[in-house]
Amino acid sequence: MTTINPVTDLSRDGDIAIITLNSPPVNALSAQVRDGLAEAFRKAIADPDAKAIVLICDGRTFIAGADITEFGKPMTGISLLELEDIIENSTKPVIAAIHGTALGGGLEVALCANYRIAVPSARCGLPEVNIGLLPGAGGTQRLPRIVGPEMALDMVTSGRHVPAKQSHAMGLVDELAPEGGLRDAALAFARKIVAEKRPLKRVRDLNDKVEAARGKPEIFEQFRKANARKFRGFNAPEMNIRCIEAAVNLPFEEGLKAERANFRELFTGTQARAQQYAFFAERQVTRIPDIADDTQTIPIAKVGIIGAGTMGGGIAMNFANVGIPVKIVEAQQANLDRGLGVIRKNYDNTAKKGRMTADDVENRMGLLKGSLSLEDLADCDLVIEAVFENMDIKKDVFRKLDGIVKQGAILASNTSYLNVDEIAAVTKRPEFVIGLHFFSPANVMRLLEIVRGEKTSKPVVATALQVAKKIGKIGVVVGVCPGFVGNRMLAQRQREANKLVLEGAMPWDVDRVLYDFGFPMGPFQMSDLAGLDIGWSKEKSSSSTLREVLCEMDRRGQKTGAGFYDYDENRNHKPSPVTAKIIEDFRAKSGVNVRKISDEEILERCIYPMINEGAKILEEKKAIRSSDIDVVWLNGYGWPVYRGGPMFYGDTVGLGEVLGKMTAWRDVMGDAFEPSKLLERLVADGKGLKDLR
Ligand code: 3H9
Repeated sequence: MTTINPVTDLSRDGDIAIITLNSPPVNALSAQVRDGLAEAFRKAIADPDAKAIVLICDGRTFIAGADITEFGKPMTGISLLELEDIIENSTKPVIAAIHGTALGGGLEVALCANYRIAVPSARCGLPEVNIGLLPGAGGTQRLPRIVGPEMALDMVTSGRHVPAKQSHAMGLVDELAPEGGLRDAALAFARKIVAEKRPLKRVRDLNDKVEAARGKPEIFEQFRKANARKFRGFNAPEMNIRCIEAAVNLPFEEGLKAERANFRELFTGTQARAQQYAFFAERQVTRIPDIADDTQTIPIAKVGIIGAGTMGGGIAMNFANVGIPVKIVEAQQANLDRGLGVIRKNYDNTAKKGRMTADDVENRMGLLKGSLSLEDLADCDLVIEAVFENMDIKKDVFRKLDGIVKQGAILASNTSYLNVDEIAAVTKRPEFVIGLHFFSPANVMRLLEIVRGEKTSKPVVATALQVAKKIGKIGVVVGVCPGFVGNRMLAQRQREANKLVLEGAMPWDVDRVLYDFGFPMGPFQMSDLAGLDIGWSKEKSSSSTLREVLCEMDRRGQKTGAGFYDYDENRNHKPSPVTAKIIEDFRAKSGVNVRKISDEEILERCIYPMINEGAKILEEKKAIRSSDIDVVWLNGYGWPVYRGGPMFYGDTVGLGEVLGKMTAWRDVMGDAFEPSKLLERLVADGKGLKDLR
């Protein structure tokens, strides 16, 4: 065996050369990997005793793509395209042996081999679109030559990882190897190719599938139309489509040039930077500076949930989905029955869509047991309270739970803004009390705010992070403050949205601006969807806010067919003259100077105070890092990923700009706009939020 460099080995088994890559964690194509592979291929090609070459990886996966950490740094070593030339022009058959994932540049390298063999658990994909890019090493030109333009369009714009069996069925993988037996199977396959004197098939030379689509622009137009909503705001999907179009309409070399040009355009843009930032932010979020990776966690085998409402039910589904038994406690049998009924309906709907079998539904329902007694939670390892958002009620529940649930178990509250320390203080085990703030619908939304109380122990925080991962959530550790990270910042946006309406903008103006910015909907549409009567009661209503007046008129949102907007029977919304009239009356009564408000002002007034609040959250150490705040907004509030998150956006527009506006507004409109000290310091030092470490 020859060691080519620290990550690449070259060996021979009889007349087959084997190049083995071992560059943890995911064999990404760093300069060292590219150089090692180039050297190994050159040697293997020159070796008179080698008749074929197998490329295989050690560790958990085949090559998972270009090394994203190198992006934006000066280029060193051989380029990926040069490496691919060496592989593709090999005078001996090259076989890529795939386990784990062959992604992005990894699949592009494999597409330069003559043949591909994979174990059944392997997956292939071109996920560049998810980091704002397109496959820039020939992927958009070679993939459609094997799988056809339609499938290629789907793969490059979704970034999905295609399982090996499907990859095999569509010719992307030539052979399937037994699980765990990749190396032997790859060697045997190589020998067969040599013995059968199979030709040096090159993907770039396959033209029938792309030629068949030539002169049919409707393939692309229909695809664009069908996916317009999904791609809204993103640059990368369209550029990926253009590259597949180029593969269909241009000779291979010309297509490569088009791919290169489009890649460069995306690569230097803000969207790609934002999406790559989000990729790393999501991976960094689980690292808690004072909690070691090997911190002992608490095994969670049984979960208890108090409350079978929308929230409790959704939370319960998360655990049943991963095989953890759940006891759900309600005060009334009727509420319990209703709650369990809703869960069953949700599962049945999933089954109807073919995403789950009838047996799966029964198995999951079998894991959910209803009860009317807190006593039944005694043996649970984790109890999550999801009752009405009222401090006295929560305290009462926790006092009782403390006396019932076994020692060593975690007591969690799903509160969205209450003081977790105050709740913990009524128990004799505050170190086992934590906030687990799920987002509605709790079985769908990926975000989980893990609220670390003053006394919450490290093992309890570590367990919460582990639980989040297990149930497919992104857990973000935050500190105790009203509304925590997400709702605290949302309150800023909500306040300004309401004020803007009094000053002259219409709710639909505010919604349009935020929708165009990239949110799935604006704040008023969101209120209509959630119901305007959350926290409202007829008895206490004082007609002093727009919202109260709308509720008093029974315009309580989508469910009553009217709220800020009017709705038709299909829940399509349109601006409401009734709401407009109420707004006019309010403006007249308040005596504000009504003026025309620009879209620019709407955006800045809604977003900059959020960034300012985020900076205050960091200042108060209620979030660990700036990127954690962005993870909250990307996963819980529909912040468009191509804008990175509010804090990333603050750096994009420049903190000086944000601070300048906050200061000017403070001088005119008062303390609500008081700039954060951190923001002032960063601006004075010429730094951005990204520079905080
Ligand atoms: C590309 O290929 C461009 C080309 O077309 C053209 C070029 C000219 N680079 O996710 P995990 C790290 S673009 C550097 O927790 P999993 C990751 O940060 C690339 N680092 O594990 C983490 O580090 P740490 C196209 C990378 O098992 C560790 O690996 N490829 C890269 O849940 C483990 O990651 C992609 O977009 C990378 N490419 O999932 C694939 N990938 O431990 C992106 C991962 O320090 N990667 N790391 O936090 C993935 O989708 C997942 O990581 C993967 C493993 C499925 C591979």
